[in-house]
Amino acid sequence: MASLFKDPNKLSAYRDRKFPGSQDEFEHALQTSMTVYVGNMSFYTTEEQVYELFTRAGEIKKIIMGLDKNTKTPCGFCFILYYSRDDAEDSVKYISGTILDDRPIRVDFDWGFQEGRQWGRGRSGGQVRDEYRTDYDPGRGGYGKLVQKE
Ligand code: GTA
Repeated sequence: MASLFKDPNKLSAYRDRKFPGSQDEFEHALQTSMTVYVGNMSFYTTEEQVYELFTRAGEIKKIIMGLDKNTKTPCGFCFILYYSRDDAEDSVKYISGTILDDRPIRVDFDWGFQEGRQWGRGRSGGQVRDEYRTDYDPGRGGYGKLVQKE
């Protein structure tokens, strides 16, 4: 059966503005990478829980927890490096949308981990999207950071 993931435009809606290359290079990286990004995680989910769930798609080489750059504590995302492309595809296909710590997580193809990418890029230290959020989300620090400042 043809892979569901042949069209690079359908691989990910996310474009990393810090990717150091062209759009073609970005798409090629997404098509070949064995790394996935996991978003919408609770701040309280541990690396052990991530391991237990994601090892179902294949053997894991490394997990890198996303951290708040000020507090150095988990801020709701991580990267998972697999040994094979098929396993990374399976984790996007079968684990994305499943529930971890009562939350539907999102698994996305990633262009590849580099040192520095584990830190939240928001001005407050966490993820950018947590600055703009206006809902109350107890698993992600309550209200969004901009609302908290009002
Ligand atoms: N593969 O979906 C993803 C993904 N996300 C969301 C983050 N990362 C991802 N990787 C993949 N797929 O290494 C990675 C990043 C980085 C790490 C932390 O996680 O590559 P971050 O979440 O703190 O920051 O990253 P990121 O990804 O740069 O932020 P985002 O959400 O794309 O926002 C980019 C720009 O859009 C910002 O300039 C911001 O001002 C603006 N923006 C974002 N959300 C809003 C909003 N709701 N309203 C207005 N502007 C907004």
